[in-house]
Amino acid sequence: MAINRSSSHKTKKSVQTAQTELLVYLNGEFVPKSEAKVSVFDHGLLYGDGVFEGIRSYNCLVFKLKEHLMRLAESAHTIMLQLPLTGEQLGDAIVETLKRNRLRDAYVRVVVTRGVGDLGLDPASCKAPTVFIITDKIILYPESFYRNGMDIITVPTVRNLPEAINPALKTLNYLNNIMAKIEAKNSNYREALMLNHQGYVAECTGDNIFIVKNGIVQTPPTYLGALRGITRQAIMDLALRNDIPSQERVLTRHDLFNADEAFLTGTAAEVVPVVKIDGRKIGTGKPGKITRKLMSAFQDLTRRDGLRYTL
Ligand code: PXG
Repeated sequence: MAINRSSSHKTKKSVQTAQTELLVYLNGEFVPKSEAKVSVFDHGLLYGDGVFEGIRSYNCLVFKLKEHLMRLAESAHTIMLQLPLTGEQLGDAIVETLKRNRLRDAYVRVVVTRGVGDLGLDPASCKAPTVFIITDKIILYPESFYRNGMDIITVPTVRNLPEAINPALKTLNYLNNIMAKIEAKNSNYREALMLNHQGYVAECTGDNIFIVKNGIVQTPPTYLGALRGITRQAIMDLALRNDIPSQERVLTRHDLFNADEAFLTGTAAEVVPVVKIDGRKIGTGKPGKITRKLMSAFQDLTRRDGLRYTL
């Protein structure tokens, strides 16, 4: 292709770039992705001092927005970070970011950091939190995972102690999960099963875990070291609505190995069947009947439930 170096061509190209480049909400402004930058003195970067949420929109419906904003507010409250925007303002900013990027189906990352401060741990030096919202196309697990199920592995890194960094908080301190992810990937697995310090099943690096045994859907209580997943709760609600008994139960690897079915839940993964754990086949080794029923019920829910926006 001939390169036209005339200034008029350059102008046209830069306009095109501006139109196609993703816009990021950053402290009240919408800036192109390439200009969306935060300071090296931001405590979110220096210390992982901040909170975040991962949200999805499906065909112009933001799924469980209220629940995600509530969890963000609770995480912020516990770390004594005052959110500079109300839930309503944050919701409006999320919707506006989705609209400006003309995204029907998207992944939304909302991040609030402690903000710019001195080189010291004390958050008092941070004058104002940094808020940014990234909306982007969602990267999905391969289709085959949903059709045939996943194979996961337990890793040596145990989940954070609730008395240290409570896994119930969705903070920017994700090194615990990242270490587990690295260990899984080192063994050629995509997802890691994490136990707590007592050896009980906690969760995976970015997903909650469920089993089905004798027709009962079971998941570890969050006090054992798991995030109170929004998808996890949606699945418990759907189980109830579909007359499938469900319970929170302390689970060991032995319980998992001998389950009839297993699956993971998360905003990114949705509901994904697990058919092998640490080399042990789960049930028949194929996605189970109740898992498939819940997968389909969840898909229906995401199609009809949520905050609607128009492009
Ligand atoms: N446990 C952990 C540790 C998580 O980070 C979940 C469970 C599932 O929670 P929700 O509310 O999403 O059902 C999460 C959520 C990513 C990614 O980029 C991770 C999450 C969400 C979205 C994207 O890997 N984690």
